[in-house]
Amino acid sequence: MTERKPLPSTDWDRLRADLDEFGFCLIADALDMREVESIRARLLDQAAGEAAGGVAIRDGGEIGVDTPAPNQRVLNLLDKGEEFWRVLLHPVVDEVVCHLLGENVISSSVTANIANPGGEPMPLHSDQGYVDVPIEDAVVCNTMWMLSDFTAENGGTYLVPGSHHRNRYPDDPMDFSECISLEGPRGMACVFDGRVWHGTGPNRTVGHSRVGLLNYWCRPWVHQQENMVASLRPETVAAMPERLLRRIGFEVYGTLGNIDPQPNRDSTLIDPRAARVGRRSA
Ligand SMILES: O=C(O)CCC(=O)C(=O)O
Repeated sequence: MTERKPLPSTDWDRLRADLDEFGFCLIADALDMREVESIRARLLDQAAGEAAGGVAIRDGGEIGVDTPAPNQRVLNLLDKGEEFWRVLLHPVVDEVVCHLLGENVISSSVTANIANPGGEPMPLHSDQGYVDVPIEDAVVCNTMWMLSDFTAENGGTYLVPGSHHRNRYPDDPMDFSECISLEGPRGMACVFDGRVWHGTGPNRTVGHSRVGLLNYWCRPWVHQQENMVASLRPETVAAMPERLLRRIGFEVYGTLGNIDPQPNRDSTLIDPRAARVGRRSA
């Protein structure tokens, strides 16, 4: 296990430098306790509802008939509470995420991973596994918002510092010998480069879930992980501020992302409710 790793900071220059050097950086006190509690409460309520309704998405171990895999993912969070909107407008986006991916970066997905006791380590991977090798540039990155304390024991994310500069994917996804664990108090956030090798750590505790909110970001010409235009309910979209809509891809970028009719000459924001050009329906 290597010892060299970034320290939590609130200094944007330090954070950008850590991201460039190590492939990740740690934002101290990114959320205050009130924000953590409100986001966490909505998330855990949603997760419990999905489990009770038999639609929970699980991973992190063997899936048996009577024993579901321990970890739980919750997807499409922008449609599941305004609590999740705020993090997409947090200063970390302009200061750190845009530093890596450019100012037109868009949200690729907003999901959660609750790593529960018994969860096994996730195979190491890069978050841009669809890019051909040699991998020369970051096209995506992730922000992990810690909604509980993260420790090496409770599933703190495994990260291989500096692996974003190796220009390839892990040779053995189950070789964790170079990993450090993402550790820190609730309210901290970690931005990690899409090329960096990482995965959910094992949760060896009894009764301590690790609760993480993941904002996956992409350059504006990459297909989003969640198809926001299709996955969000019209009433959710109607309630969103324009700045948020632009950050989730409701915007024409260059010649990409158009609808017909195109937005007004003076705007690049698309209106998914606009009447379409075409054959009149019967
Ligand atoms: O939950 C984590 O710690 C990391 C999750 C992850 O690597 C992924 O979803 O690709």
